[in-house]
Amino acid sequence: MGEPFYITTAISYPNGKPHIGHAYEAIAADVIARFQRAMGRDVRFQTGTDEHGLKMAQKARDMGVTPRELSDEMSSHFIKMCDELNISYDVFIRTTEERHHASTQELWRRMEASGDLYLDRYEGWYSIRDEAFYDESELVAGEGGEKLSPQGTPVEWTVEESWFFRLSKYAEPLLKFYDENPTFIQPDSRRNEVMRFVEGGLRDLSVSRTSFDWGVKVPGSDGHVMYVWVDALTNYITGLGFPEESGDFARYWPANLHLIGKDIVRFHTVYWPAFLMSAKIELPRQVFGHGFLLNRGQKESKTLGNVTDPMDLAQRFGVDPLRYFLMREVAFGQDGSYSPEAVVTRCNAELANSYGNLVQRTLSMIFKNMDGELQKFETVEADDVLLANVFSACREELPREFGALNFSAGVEEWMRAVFACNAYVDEQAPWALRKTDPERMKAVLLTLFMAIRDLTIAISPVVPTAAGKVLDQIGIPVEERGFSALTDADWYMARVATGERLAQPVPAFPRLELPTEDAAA
Ligand code: ME8
Repeated sequence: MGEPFYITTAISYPNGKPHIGHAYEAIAADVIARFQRAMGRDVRFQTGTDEHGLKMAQKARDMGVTPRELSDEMSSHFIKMCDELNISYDVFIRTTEERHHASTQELWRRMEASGDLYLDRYEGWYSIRDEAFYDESELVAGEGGEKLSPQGTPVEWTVEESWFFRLSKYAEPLLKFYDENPTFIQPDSRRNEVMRFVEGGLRDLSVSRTSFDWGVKVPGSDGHVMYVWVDALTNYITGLGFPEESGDFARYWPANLHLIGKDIVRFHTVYWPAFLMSAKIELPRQVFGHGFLLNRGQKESKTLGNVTDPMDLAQRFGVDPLRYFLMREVAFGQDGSYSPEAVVTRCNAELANSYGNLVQRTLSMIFKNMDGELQKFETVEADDVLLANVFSACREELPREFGALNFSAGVEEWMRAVFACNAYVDEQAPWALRKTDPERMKAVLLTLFMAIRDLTIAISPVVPTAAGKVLDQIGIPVEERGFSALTDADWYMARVATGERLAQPVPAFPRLELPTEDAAA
């Protein structure tokens, strides 16, 4: 078994159906998980829903249902989204599960045993939308002069008896940790923001509430439920069986990567590591704060009426094209914009016309002109150069970029190799060679066949279904679809030796059409 690799997404608030940001994060995490598996790692991939807190309790009240009914109903939409988008998660955690309450209470007890929890009175500002406490100095003025959180959400003055966590004690240890682990917070711009924040000193954090009861009970303190972020962050260890420290926890903790959006970096890089230090548990290796997806450059909101259901996009364009677009179009870590036209333009140019067409043309010619028969053949220099280019794009450049979470750069390297193959087809014109030099025609088509196998393995993490279809059509066994298969020099002759012939190919990357209402808009 390969080395372990544990990746998590944020757990989403199921106070409504999933939006495009949720889909984006799940897809990015899935591409990483599939890539690491293809690189031979033993991947553990966790996602889920964050079901406690005031936001959930209030939403349920507004809808006239219980918080449990709301979270049961809505978390099912998140599970459905993951399944429909082909997200290969191992664990879908719900924070209302009994095991999660037990795990969070154990974390609490350990923080208490370290002397880091004390009872006091909280007086300050709280944003229900962000589920966050703010200092007066952090607030901004709204249009009517009202106080808003730095995220622009309403805040309310809160006075409550509360348990506090001695966050102030951890400012120095955290700064030391960031220094010693320069890639803990990524991208660098977010690391700088966090370091500036911590350098300014940390205040103790209110970690329990008494004004409602929809949460994990504080052990031994009647009437207190934990602040929702304490329980939310703990999901990452609950899913590994914590407090049981053998088994999955021993194997997969510390997490290699917490993938989250830029708005919740502080919770993951200040609060979470401080809780873990207090509980004497190892810290995760990396937190990556990705950017936000914008609809034609605008934030989606109910007032603007521009909220997109990601499942509609997946249905209109297909899951693989949506995944390809998001990974290709957006520089990972920065904000990105999408529109139906951009999805169609990008996918038609690259997936359908360049890559899909290369596959379809080549396999059709092998089927028609060679009865689908794969044979031994002699290459000339041009063929070797092409194969070397494809090999290095697939085996070196794309994995290097994907390993560093530069998906768009990795796919760009891959596209370069696809373009090189298309230029080769045009130069060699195998259709003309059919009459003049059939042996050369065979060599050209079989060189392309070899290139297609490598290109398809390399792009599989992004477009798993379509790539799987191509690999099925060209007879590559499932266990030979990892990146290590790319260095197997004998695969082609092994494939020839089976004597199986290629069947008539079925297109795996059809052209997309822009629905008429978008075309008119
Ligand atoms: O924050 N584009 O849940 P959430 C990209 N429950 N990503 C986006 C986005 C957008 N437009 N909008 C939101 C929570 N996200 C907490 C997390 S983790 C222990 C608890 C991202 O449902 C957001 O940054 O509001 C977060 O990573 C994820 O979607 C879930 O957001």
